Amino acid sequence: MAPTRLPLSRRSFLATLAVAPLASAARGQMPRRFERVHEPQNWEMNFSALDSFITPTESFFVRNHFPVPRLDMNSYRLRVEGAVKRPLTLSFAELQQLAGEAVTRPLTLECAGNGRVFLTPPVRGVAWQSGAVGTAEWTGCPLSRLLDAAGVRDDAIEVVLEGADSGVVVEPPSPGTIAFARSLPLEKARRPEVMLAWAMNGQPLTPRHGAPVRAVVGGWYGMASIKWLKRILVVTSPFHGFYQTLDYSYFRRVDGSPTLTPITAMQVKAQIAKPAPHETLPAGEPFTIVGAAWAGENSIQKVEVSTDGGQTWALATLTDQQAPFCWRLWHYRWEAPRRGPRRLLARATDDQGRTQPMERDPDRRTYMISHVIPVEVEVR
Ligand SMILES: Nc1nc2c(c(=O)[nH]1)N[C@H]1C(S)=C(S)[C@@H](COP(=O)(O)O)O[C@H]1N2
Ligand SMILES: [Mo]
Repeated sequence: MAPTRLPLSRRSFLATLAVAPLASAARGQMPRRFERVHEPQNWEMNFSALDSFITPTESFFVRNHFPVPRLDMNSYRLRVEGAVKRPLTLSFAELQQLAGEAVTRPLTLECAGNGRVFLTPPVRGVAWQSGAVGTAEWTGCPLSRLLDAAGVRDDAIEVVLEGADSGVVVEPPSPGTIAFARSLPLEKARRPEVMLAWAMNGQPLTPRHGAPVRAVVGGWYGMASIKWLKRILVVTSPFHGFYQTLDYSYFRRVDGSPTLTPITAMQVKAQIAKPAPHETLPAGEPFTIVGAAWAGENSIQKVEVSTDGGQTWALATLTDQQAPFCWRLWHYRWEAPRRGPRRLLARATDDQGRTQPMERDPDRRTYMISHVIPVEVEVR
């Protein structure tokens, strides 16, 4: 369980910019997280405090549908069953042994509802601002090692991951008590960015982030990264569970006809961290606008910034720290902000040439909020 190596980087992102840290960030008084729902725990990062590629665990958002299950390490068992040749029931120690050499890699998670509070008219669901996103270093093993150990049958098509948490959902109503569960196509499940993790940022997983073992699905929205993992069920027909049909689904157009489809990969998106919304900035003094951008299974090619409400755009500088399936931090030097209300925008483009949209797509229901959202500030 000992952390195998130091986190990739805790070095301050602002320090790499050769500018003094912003006064507000230097004060160290900023809250790390904001509570959005008290119970079950739903907390978001204070995104305007973003100052590092790796998000410290104390700042990392928490998204729970049910109360945190407290799992006893000694009695914990992970089952691998269904369409496999050798079903497994593993204790934590057996899992680690079977996993072989541990892997440590950073991966970004964004909740599919991140930014929901900016939708107009207001919609149901946790009222996230911009902080339901973060990047942590995860230690564990690729899920494929367990699938190989169990021997996936040739007729298998998906892998259902099930958590140990459960409850009754009121809206939309669930069929009584259900567990949090979701499936991955076998092809994705076998990819190296799909991990079983038991450590986060060099420390054993905390109960609220899924102890003792969780999945982390690189490139996909957070709902795929099942916490408190208790069962891996290999199936031979598509899984239509609650959390990929009634919840966490969107309307995909199939020959023009809207078809409910499970949410999967994160969409290309940039967010402004500094200045914070409604911050007051001094006129005539250069200000470094900073933020993060990510593109799910793709990588960020460029980020553009507008300081005039979208009339003109200029390239932001991408910082050098990068890893597959991770966000990229960026900054832009606003030379001489002029007095008055100002509307700042950032938009990202991925390596496939896809730029995030300016308008909200209603087919996405209350998820995948990736259109450009302005940050209004006052220059005095
Ligand atoms: N078992 C279980 N896994 C879960 C959830 C949950 O409620 N129960 N929430 C999911 C959602 S919607 C997100 S965005 C991520 C959040 O992971 P975090 O709380 O570690 O940030 O966990 C996912 N895994
Ligand atoms: Mo989520």
